[in-house]
Amino acid sequence: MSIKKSNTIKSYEITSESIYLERRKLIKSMSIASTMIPWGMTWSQSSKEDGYISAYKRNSIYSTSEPKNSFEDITTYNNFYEFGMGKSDPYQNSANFEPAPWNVKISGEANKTGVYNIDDLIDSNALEERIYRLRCVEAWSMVIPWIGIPLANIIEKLEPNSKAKYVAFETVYRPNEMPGQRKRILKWPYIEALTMAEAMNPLTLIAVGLYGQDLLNQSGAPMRLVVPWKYGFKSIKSINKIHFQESQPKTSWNMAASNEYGFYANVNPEVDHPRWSQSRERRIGNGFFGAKQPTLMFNGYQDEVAHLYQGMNLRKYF
Ligand SMILES: Nc1nc2c(c(=O)[nH]1)N[C@H]1C(S)=C(S)[C@@H](COP(=O)(O)O)O[C@H]1N2
Ligand SMILES: [Mo]
Repeated sequence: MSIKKSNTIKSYEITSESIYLERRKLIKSMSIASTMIPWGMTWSQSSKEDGYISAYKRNSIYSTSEPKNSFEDITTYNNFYEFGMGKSDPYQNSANFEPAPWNVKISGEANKTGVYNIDDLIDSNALEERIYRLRCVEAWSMVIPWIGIPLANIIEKLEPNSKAKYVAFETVYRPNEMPGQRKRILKWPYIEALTMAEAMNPLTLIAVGLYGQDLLNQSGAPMRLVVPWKYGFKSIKSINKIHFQESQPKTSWNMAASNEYGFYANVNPEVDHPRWSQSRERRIGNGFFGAKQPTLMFNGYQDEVAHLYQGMNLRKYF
């Protein structure tokens, strides 16, 4: 999956000349002794935001107007245990991962099973931008401008049959490229799943990009799930298998600690994690650092998804 780069306007084409010159000055004034990488990163990463114009139409109904996290926050503070457990490990250890070419195996209760190239699975004309909150179970959150397509758009093409009650996802297993998979941090490959109703909900996204460009490896290249009303661990990265089934699938974090991580994992300020409160969260980012804010039911997406859980005991089905 490749985002059409030809439509993307480069930062220097739209940055006003004075700002451009100021940046040149900044670069020139940097000590010659400083290495290339630190200022190079500052340059490219700030330009990704300042010069950021998405070639994709923003879905205004499903996008929050809260301030977005910076490209740097979003791509250097990650959970992706395949590359290590530290927040900067995915950014530091994912350079050898090869997200192209990419095939996805579709199996189980559907008519159109088989192995698909990512470009045949994802209709690039249907890609759009959606700015979603992401709430990690660890009580931090971010606001991210995704480029993606509703998962429903993909599922419809695959024609699941009436036995398909759940959709299960798998992350690619490549211990040669993913150093975390060489350790027993979790049982590999990482697996996650949704009910069919959750998977078909219009909020549920398969993301292929953010800030108008292809996903970087640490963000789950080339395609990952984004389920904005659930804790971040449901949003499985680098998916290469999708399976339709009748019984409830196993999921990685539930297998690791079933008392801490349920199958549903809906964001819920009233149901605490056994080791900490879920009533508040810390928005990642310099401007907000340390500022805690209340966590909202279903991460604020209750109008869109509360009906999926009507009558369910959300303490029992956490
Ligand atoms: N394959 C895989 N997917 C994963 C994870 C992981 O460790 N491996 N971590 C999850 C967790 S706990 C969170 S909070 C989100 C973080 O997504 P982000 O790094 O894009 O913010 O990815 C989720 N998807
Ligand atoms: Mo998370």
